[in-house]
Amino acid sequence: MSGTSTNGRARRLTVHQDAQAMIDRAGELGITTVWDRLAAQQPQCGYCALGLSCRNCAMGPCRVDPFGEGPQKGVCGADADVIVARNLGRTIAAGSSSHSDHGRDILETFGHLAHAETSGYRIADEEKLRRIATEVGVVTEGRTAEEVAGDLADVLQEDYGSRRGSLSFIGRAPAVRRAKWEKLGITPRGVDRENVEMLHRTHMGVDNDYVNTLLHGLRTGLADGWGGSMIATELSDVMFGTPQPVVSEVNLGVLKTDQVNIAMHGHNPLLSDVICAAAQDPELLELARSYGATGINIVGLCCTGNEMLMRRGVPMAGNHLMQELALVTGALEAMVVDYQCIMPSIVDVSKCYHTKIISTSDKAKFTGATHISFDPEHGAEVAHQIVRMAVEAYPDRNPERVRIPGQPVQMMGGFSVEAILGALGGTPKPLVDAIAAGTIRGAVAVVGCNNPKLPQDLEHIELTRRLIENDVLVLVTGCAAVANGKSGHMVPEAAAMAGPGLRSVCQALGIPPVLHVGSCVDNSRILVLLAALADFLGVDIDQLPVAGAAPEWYSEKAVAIGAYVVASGVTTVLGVQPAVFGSPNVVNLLADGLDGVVGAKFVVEPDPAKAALFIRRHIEAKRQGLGLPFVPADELAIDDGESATVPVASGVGS
Ligand code: XCC
Ligand code: SF4
Repeated sequence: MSGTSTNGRARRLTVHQDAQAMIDRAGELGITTVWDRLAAQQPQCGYCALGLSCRNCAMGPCRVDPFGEGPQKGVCGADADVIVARNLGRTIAAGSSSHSDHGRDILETFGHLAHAETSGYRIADEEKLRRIATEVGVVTEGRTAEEVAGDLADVLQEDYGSRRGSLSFIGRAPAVRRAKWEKLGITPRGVDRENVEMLHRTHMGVDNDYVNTLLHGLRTGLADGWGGSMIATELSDVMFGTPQPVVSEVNLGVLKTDQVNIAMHGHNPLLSDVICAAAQDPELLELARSYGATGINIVGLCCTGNEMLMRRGVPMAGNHLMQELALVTGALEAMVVDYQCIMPSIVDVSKCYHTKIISTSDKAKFTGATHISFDPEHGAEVAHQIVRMAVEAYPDRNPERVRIPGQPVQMMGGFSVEAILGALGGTPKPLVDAIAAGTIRGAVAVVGCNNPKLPQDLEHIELTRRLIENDVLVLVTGCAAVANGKSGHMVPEAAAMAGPGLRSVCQALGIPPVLHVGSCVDNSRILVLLAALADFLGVDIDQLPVAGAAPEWYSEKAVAIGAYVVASGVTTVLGVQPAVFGSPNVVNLLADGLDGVVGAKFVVEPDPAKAALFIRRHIEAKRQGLGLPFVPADELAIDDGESATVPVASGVGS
């Protein structure tokens, strides 16, 4: 498999030239990547793909025959509906737990910061601190920022437990939405509570009603979106600064031949922020110069990259499927990781180079990597040690093996809700007016991962392009943001690619038609923005002309996001099939029944042209519902001839 190189294989696996060059290079060197391993896994298990396998107990493992000939029940008697719903419930719980545990790490450090028990952290946005504290009932008047922070930390710690009737930030959702949740019994109470309850319910012999299980799935998702993720975002803003528009660069061209290159990979800004600071330490810069390097270049990967780009303008090396390829440049002294979306394979790839893989979280160790335990109470010291280790690897770099493909592309980031409202003059009114007039038809959040079953970034880019061409404003987070940045959608000049209405608005405001809202936990910003728009109009979120899309998702976290986005009233299009198709009942509930209860549903559509058409029709229908000028569905068609039909699993084979 490796060694076959070019001949179009790389072009089938990814749309980007930097990635193609590195896939070819990996082939030349016999380095195995994610695409090779996906091919080696074929055929993947059909029962698992349909959600029909269960190993929740030792009477199993069991599977249900989708063709109705073999067994229709597990040993315990669970049928396809129960098995599929339980599996989906556990997936949501894993995703929700991941975001929320990241939020907890930030919260704990924030608490230590309040009590002056950390090094390297400070309160960067005191205005936001006081605003949030007031919102959740902490007295702020006449008190120091640290006193307020200490009380706020205590209040938010309680959000993880079981002593609350509902989460602190739930009050941000429109009252009509909260009433719906209450009626359905899905108001999220405690972050840990909903996750633990999902594990309980999906134990053998507990919740054996698929509707009941899936409703709790929504609740578990809501505990992520309005709980763990929102806490992560809000406290990160307080500690590291609320993002404001910033210009940066993206793709592997951000690596520098004459500098120490350190890639920060993972999710939590606690680590990356102090590393950025340490990279400016005169002592370490001097050390780098003594080895012949002209500087220390920090770049980002995945969501840690998004966190650094949003707040510090740090250049972005790439998204999920770029992590191995970044190593193949041979130009990285270190890849420093914390947790989530970090392929264990990076350790193998690094062995072909001088690159150090430095793991930092005691809950995420990688066999074969160097572990430096990151203790936020000593953040500055640990960061110093890590950067020093990277600098000391520089003399071991073999310049003959370095391949840095191409030049970086400019991209803008930093569109927090505060920044978006700031650009609009402090109120959502101009945006609402533009939507009401039809200048902008609506807004769509394009979010989520890469998945090697699809050509990397093709769906992100194609869907986004078709939406902005049709005057739909696009908000992006996570790996979708990196995809769009690389294809030039995220600079103000990209307004030229938008339809006339969106173009005029973007040009007037000097913003791109595709706004970078942040990392995956920052999808919580989108909830806050939607709630503000709905409240401004006096409607519920499900009445807004908006939609969500996760065109290339792979992660359990993406499933949790989907659950809270839909439960919050936003219909969401998935580009990759979730493992639910073994139960027609579950599919009907997700793709139809939910619409009747939460006003939103899931749609699966791998073709970006068809996904864009569906979304445009959906937006126009919502416009009609609000009494705004609308285009009837039958007048909308796929708007250009080049329908990019995406062959599922086209990444497989060569
Ligand atoms: Fe990307 Fe967050 Fe997905 Fe991971 S999960 S692949 S978006 S880095 Ni968020
Ligand atoms: Fe089989 Fe039921 Fe046990 Fe699952 S819980 S492994 S279906 S016996």
